[in-house]
Amino acid sequence: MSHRLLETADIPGYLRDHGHWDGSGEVAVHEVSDGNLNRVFIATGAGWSLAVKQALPWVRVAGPSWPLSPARADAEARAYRAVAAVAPETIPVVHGYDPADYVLVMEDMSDLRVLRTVLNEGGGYGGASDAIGLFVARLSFATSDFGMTSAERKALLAESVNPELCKITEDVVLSEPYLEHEHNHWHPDLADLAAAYRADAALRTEIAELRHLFMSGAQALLHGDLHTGSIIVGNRAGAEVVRVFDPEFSYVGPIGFDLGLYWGNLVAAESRARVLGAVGEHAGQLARSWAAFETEFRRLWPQRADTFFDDAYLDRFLRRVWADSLGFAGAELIRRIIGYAHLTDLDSLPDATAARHALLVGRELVLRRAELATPADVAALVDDLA
Ligand code: SR1
Ligand code: MG
Ligand code: MG
Ligand code: MG
Repeated sequence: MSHRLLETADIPGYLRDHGHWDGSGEVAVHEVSDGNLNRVFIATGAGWSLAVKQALPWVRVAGPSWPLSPARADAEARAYRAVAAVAPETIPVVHGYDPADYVLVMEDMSDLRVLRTVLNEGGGYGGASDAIGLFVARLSFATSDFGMTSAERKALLAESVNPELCKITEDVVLSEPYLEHEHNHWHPDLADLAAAYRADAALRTEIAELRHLFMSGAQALLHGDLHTGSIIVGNRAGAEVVRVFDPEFSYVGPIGFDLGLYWGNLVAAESRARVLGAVGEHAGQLARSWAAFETEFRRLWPQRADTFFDDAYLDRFLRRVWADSLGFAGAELIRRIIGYAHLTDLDSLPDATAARHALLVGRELVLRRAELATPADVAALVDDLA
């Protein structure tokens, strides 16, 4: 059954009927839809404001020709609930979820700024990488076999499926860029690398392994799309604020997928900064986010539900998460340059110099993820390919 699609004029009545507004005073509403999939409105009254996000039955940027179940909003609401239990300060306040119309009513964050936009304008990360490391550690530990009993985990696995959005990632991130596909596009100066990557058997097999890990490596509940456009930053009352939003791709998958998406976007931002003549701080941010993740994961380890997992296994597990993260970072870079959904970081530049650098780094991260042992190794790779 189809749901009611909200337009700007519908928002005040929707908020009143669902108990978010008492109906008094004036309300101004404007649409701020920006992501690829959904519609978002900001409603402002006297002394209050709210964000209203609705999932459409299709991909917003493609239109009805690309249908997509609005049940992705269920996955988003579920992810927010899971994070709220362990790291509430890292997400927006959710005032309500309406599963009949796939609507989330949330804190208005329009006083804050999307991290990608800040970086594109030459701004810095502040404490974003520390917050991301903490976010991934808290969410992943709590929803892994370390943070839950075996029975709780089976229930989580059963309720956290998100098949259509997983399939998008399996396609647009983890296969299409290596095939002839109508979704793919690239800067004309990158046609050589796009063709070379399609013909690269070693790269294809490594991507197949990452794709299989994404499909079968049910380690913990993920955000599922943790790029720099899913992070919002700023200051409130003199204190720094970092919030993660848009977890509609959330499902139970490999922890390295979340860290890897963030890292791929750090490298893209670094490639951009270099061609603009700035010495990027981005490589240092990879180290910072990993340190925050590892520190928090190790802090939580004594609380694990199953002590058969010993300390030596923790070391082995974290090494694997590190290498997986590098692989997914590489895949993220490649798909953002020769696949369907590109990055303003690179597309807004006058030529493809930065994109070429990021594309080359992406391939090396995928192929050499097992031998790149430290953040310094990654920083050296980024330098060597510049
Ligand atoms: C059709 S969706 C393409 C991309 O947009 C989302 O933000 C995800 O990154 C997805 O891969
Ligand atoms: Mg949604
Ligand atoms: Mg209703
Ligand atoms: Mg998004």
